[in-house]
Amino acid sequence: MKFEKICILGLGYIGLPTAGTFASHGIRVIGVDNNPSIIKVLQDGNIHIFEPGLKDVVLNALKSGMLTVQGAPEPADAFIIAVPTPFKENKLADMRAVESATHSIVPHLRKGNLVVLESTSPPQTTIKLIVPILERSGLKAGQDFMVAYSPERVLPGKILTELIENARVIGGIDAASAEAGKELYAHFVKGNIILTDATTAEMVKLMENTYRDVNIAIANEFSRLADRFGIDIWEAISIANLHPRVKILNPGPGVGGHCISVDPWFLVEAAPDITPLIHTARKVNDSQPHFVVETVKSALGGSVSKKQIAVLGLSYKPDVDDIRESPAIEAAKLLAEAGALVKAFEPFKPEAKFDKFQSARSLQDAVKDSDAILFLVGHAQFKQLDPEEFSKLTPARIVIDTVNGWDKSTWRSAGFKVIKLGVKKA
Ligand code: SAJ
Repeated sequence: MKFEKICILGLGYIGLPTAGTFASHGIRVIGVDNNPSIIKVLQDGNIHIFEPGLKDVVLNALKSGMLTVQGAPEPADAFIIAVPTPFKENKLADMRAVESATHSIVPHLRKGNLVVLESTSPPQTTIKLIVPILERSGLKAGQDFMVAYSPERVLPGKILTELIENARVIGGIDAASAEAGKELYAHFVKGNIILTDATTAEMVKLMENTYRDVNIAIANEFSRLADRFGIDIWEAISIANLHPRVKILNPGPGVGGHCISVDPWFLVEAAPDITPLIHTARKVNDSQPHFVVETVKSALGGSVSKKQIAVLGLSYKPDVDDIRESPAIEAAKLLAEAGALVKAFEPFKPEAKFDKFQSARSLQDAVKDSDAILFLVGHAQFKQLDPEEFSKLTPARIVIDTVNGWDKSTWRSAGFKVIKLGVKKA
């Protein structure tokens, strides 16, 4: 099958890198987004998200003419849907963006086309939601056009490399659809391309992220146990991990982002009667910001009321600018609700504003009047801070490190009292 021109719907964290990568591998890409401000930013030669290397790839593709961006799809050989699937207040999957992107393809669908859903979705979305919408075109799936599900599995911060090098799963509604998907992605994927059916591919994606969520939940629960029993969780984990079959992940302020903190809910929603473990893990991770607040309270003698607390980091994980579902924001908010005067600095989004607490445009500004420093996101620039130099920026002499990012003895030598998450003694 020949893929000369494809349409990618959704130019976010996945759609945009995918569009740039296809375009730089010889396929003409129409990038579609229904948000006019994203189209304008791209047409003006900028990009709206931070991801290492992405700007160059996208701008080169735009300049070469292999990528064009617009508000609606047009006829093409293949359509890739890469729009967000967040959850609603009640934790049920919000499929509106997927539905509307699929609807927008219908008038342009032609015989021989391939449609691929990449968005993380509840099991059976491809066969039960996507196919019926596309068949409103009057064409028959599996006979006139092909449909596949191929989850993105790339790690924010390493998207461009992982897109090319990771193994890629392609689940077809039939064998021909899976094969067509393989031909399409083989334009740039160097990892193995594994073919299966659409629902298996959906489950693979959900299982991967759920597996990680459950494993982080146990690390977080261990941190609470360590705190209760007066040991150092970081030391305990490093020793336990010497066992050849044990690999405990890192505790921290919780699990955020638009993937791991969301996807397990799709399984809980799809089968609540048989997913108590997955559900509990979600609850454990979602409540970890409360444990952070308890740690801060005990570090400050029982109360945070009227205490000036400088928060370092608000993104959902180190060295990314994404603040969606961030547990750091939740912890900052809970501290403010407990009466603390919170000033937070997020170096990747210094201009972001928050309802419940103040944000600072610089590290200096965040820490200049603080009583305590709360280290919430292990950005490299925070980990590399020199405690001697840092002590000149702030009157605070107590730091609470939730990510094990600072060496206790160096910070102590610089005059700080160091409290770590999951460590009873300072
Ligand atoms: N986290 C911990 N402790 C750890 C590891 C992570 O608390 O030991 C936290 C992070 O700080 C963050 C959250 O978990 O808040 C998730 O971070 P992550 O780096 O584990 O994963 P994501 O959400 O950035 O990307 C995941 C990846 N999935 C897996 O590793 C199984 C990625 O491969 C997926 O493509 C991505 O979700 C996605 O888009 O679904």
